[in-house]
Amino acid sequence: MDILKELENAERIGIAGHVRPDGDCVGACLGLWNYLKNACPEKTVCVYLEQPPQTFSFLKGYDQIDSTFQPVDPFDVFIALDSGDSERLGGARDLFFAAKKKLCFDHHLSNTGYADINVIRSDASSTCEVLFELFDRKYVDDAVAEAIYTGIVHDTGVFQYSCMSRDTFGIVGELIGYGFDAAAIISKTFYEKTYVQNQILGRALLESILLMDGKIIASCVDKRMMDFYGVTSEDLDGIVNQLLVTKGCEVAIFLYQTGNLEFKVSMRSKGKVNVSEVATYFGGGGHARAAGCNLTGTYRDVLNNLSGHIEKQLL
Ligand SMILES: [Mn+2]
Repeated sequence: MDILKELENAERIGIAGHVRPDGDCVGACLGLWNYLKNACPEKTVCVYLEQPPQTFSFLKGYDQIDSTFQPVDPFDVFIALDSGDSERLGGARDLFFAAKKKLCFDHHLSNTGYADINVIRSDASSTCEVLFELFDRKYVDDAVAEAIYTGIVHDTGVFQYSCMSRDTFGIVGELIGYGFDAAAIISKTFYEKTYVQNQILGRALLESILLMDGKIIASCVDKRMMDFYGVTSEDLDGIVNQLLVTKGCEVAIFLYQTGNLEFKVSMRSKGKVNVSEVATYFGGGGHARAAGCNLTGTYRDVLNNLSGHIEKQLL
């Protein structure tokens, strides 16, 4: 797969990632945007994303991101990044399907292959890794490297998840040779929390419960709690990972309320349970160790449904 060859005849190129963009999504979109700026400055390249967290605003091109999704003339090529299905593209979905040629780069096991050309590598740590392996190093500069590095840091939980392969470490080694502050990216974008983010994390830990002899840990944050602390869904990122570090737990389930009897579910696994299977059964998706879905019902109903499926895998 030669990215630049696929774009040879294109004048206008669109790029988009998934709704509620995370580090890998933002890093992949801006890494590719900067790469194409270097490789083919004569082309028009537009990036579409829902407003990404402010913590990523140091990345070059952040201020170029279009979060309005206004209809425009069809793009010659549209590139979907880090999105397992076309619904995940949110506001950019129509722009994607209107394009003459559609490409997709992703690492989600559950990817449905919805583009004309799909590069899906579920063995890769991140979409950033998938892209970087295809980049011609001639056009990689500090800005490209910084964005790709940020994506890998986030999707590997700072190089610790099992998706970190020898290849990933090789890429990281190459990236830190460029000029950017690699340590600051980890502390500022991954570990740093606001005071209320820490408060809601503490609350979620306090109110967590154990199921199946402590093999499952679950917690839920409802609307009332979110209003009390004045937090948004973005402030809840990372809570599920903190639940999972609990000794003896195989799976962590974290829910937050999105509406009346509606919840967004995040699941993490230490390896024995494939949570992607569970999430996919309920209409969601993700990876073997990190997946999510949306469910309706009471907190108790949702937990019963999920734990039933997890239990089957643990027995
Ligand atoms: Mn990703």
